[in-house]
Amino acid sequence: MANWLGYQDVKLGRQVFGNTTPATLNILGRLNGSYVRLRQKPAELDQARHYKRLGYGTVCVEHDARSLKELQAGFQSAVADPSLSEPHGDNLDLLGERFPCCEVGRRIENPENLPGLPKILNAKFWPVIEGCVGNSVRIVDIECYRTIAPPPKANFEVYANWWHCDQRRSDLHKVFINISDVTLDDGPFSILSRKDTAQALSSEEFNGREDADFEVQDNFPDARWIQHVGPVGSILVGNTQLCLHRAGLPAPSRHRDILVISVVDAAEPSPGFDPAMFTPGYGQTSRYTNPRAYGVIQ
Ligand SMILES: O=C(O)CCC(=O)C(=O)O
Ligand SMILES: [Fe+2]
Repeated sequence: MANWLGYQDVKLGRQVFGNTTPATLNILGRLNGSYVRLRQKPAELDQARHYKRLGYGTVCVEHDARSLKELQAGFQSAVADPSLSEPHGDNLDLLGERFPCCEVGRRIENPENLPGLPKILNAKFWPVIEGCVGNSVRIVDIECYRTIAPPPKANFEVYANWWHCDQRRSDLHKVFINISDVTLDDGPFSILSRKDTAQALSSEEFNGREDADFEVQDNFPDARWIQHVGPVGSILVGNTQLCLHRAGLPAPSRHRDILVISVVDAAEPSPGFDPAMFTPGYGQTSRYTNPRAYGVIQ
């Protein structure tokens, strides 16, 4: 029964909102977003208008170079230390079975402890993010991981590298910060605009995440989308509920390091970097526990 309801919820979300996030989570997100903007009456910057229309935007923050180096060095040592990091990826069991000596990624276990991070997420950082999103936000979760070139013969999803929406509340946004220099060869994050997401879902046989390994330029040559290439510190903000997106696959022997800050629209903004404000695992608990149980429509 719960699965049937969940399935109908996702189906309705797809029909009404043009994404694969459940209708209830689209509605809850919209309600909170409208409440926050009603309370705050923020000035509509051009950038926020673009973000609202496209569902993503890039921003520029002048990071403190020393803190960025500190963060990178902390990440490098944590990624090499099995007591501070663990394997990252989807289908890790399958991967272990078929390619026992291959690691496709590593995830830092307590990214909030990374040195340099509080100085990166500082008082200069938040106004830029909020200017892009269009209202104030509260930080809910931090993830930090490395994605590595998978074995060429892996014909299944190894880590969020097939097009999908995250299926959480639609007032959640993700701030992606490259912490290695990312070129097209390093498997950049990619995101499709809101409109093209709806278009892809209505015009294409999109049978859910398990079946979404398509190339935008082949299937939707006119679509607006972006790949998050750029040097260490480059930032892309995206609504991963409203927009199809995916992790890119690095070319053989290459990798990409990324920091992902999840934020939610909030009338009472976070006072900055305060780990007490986090809700670790928010990504998992803020959505149905097992969206894959809904069957083909995700
Ligand atoms: O690793 C990435 O580039 C994207 C992962 C993803 O799908 C997400 O954070 O929602
Ligand atoms: Fe995702």
